[in-house]
Amino acid sequence: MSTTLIAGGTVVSSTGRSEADVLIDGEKIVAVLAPGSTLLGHDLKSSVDTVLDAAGKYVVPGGIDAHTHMQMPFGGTEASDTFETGTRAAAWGGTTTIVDFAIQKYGERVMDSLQSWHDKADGECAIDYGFHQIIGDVNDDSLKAMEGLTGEGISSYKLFMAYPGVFYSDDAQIYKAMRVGAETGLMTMMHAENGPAIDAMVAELLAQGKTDPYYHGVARAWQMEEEATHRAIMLANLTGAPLYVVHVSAKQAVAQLAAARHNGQNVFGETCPQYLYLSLEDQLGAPGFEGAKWVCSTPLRSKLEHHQDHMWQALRTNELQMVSTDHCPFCMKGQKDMGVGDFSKIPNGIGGVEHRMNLIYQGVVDGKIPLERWVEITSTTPARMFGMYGRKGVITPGADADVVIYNPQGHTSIGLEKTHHMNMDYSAWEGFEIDGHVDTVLSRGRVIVDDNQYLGSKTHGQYLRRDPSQYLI
Ligand code: DUC
Ligand code: ZN
Ligand code: ZN
Repeated sequence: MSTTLIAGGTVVSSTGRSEADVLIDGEKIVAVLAPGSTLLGHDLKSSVDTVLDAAGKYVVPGGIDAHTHMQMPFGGTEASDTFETGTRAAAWGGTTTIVDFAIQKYGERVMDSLQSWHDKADGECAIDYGFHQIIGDVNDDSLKAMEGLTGEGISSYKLFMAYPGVFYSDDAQIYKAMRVGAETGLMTMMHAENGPAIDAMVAELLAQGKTDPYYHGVARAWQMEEEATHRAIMLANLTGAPLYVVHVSAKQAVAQLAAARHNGQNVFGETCPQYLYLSLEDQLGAPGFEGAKWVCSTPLRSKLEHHQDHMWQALRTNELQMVSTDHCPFCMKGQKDMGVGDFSKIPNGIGGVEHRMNLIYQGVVDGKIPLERWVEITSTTPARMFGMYGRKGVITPGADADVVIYNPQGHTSIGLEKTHHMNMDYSAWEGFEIDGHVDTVLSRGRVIVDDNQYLGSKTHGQYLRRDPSQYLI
């Protein structure tokens, strides 16, 4: 097995930083040593197979994006990144693990849907991947199947309070599923928006001739997110189910989560880069049909109401625990343009798996979060939240050698003709400039990105069997 030494860098964890060398043997980290250490009896630099010079750079655990939708059938089309293109793009951006969603559709059996997601991903991924299970049809059969998920390495399932007629669960179904979640130790993940009320408002707006992408954001008002978040919290309280609310964008929803946490409830929340940087006015409200590029749900929120500042604040105060992307890309041509003249027909989703580590690092540069918190919310907490910590999310002996060498002196210009590897015909992040650069990425000891070159392969990524959330006792 080959040995690698990452030498002379600053190893950053969720709790601190130190100058250290990282020794890798095969797929695992085997030692974290003082720089130049001869503790192992010899000079490592001259005895290992490969030395990666990290002087002046940060050495951090590989990013974990716990919310992606590769090739997801949705909105009458399919998300444009396959497992191959999406995981390759993730690797480019320093993400070495994704957790994607297997989808049980209405009328389908849960284990059949899980098998079909394995079939899509197997042998196609540049990085390691796990699955959450979407339960799109809560019934006696699917409730029974939920009991078998942990045996499949799946410790979390997702319900939707939005999208009536597609993935929607009513309160009785949520109650029943949460009962199973509580009993089996599965984390309940929730898309918290009041779907029926949203659909009524969509119909009203369209009838008034308000068809532009901007009205997607109007229809999915923050009240719909706050109300659903509150309802999910109450149902979780009643059933004892641990709850994780996905893609939180409204400051009022954060307040609901914070109150529940203050109350001692096992409630968690993620936000996404789009809710930290983008807005209803600037992006969804772009001229003509341009706003379609940023149609996603939950929607971008008003900058006049300062939701974006609140999301950063919530990340600082741990009212929100982590950042995922909800990566669900669609091209403008042939996909988003299905909604010209009717915003409700625009497939919902934004691509971002490639840029999350950089975009959140920029928050460090801009003084929004400390460096260690960057590592925590993009890697360590996702690992703990979804039962991977120890193997992923940390640089320590015994962990998988998923490591990013990040250059704070480097620079990344994001854009279609600049840095962009996702399978999309536009970038939702066009023009963003990052004061840092992903120089080198290792996945289980193998260098997969180095010096602006992709060196990985689609057969490298392995399915990750996950344990229960490590935040639950
Ligand atoms: N929201 C999106 O924007 N896309 C995928 C599904 C979702 O809930
Ligand atoms: Zn969702
Ligand atoms: Zn999603």
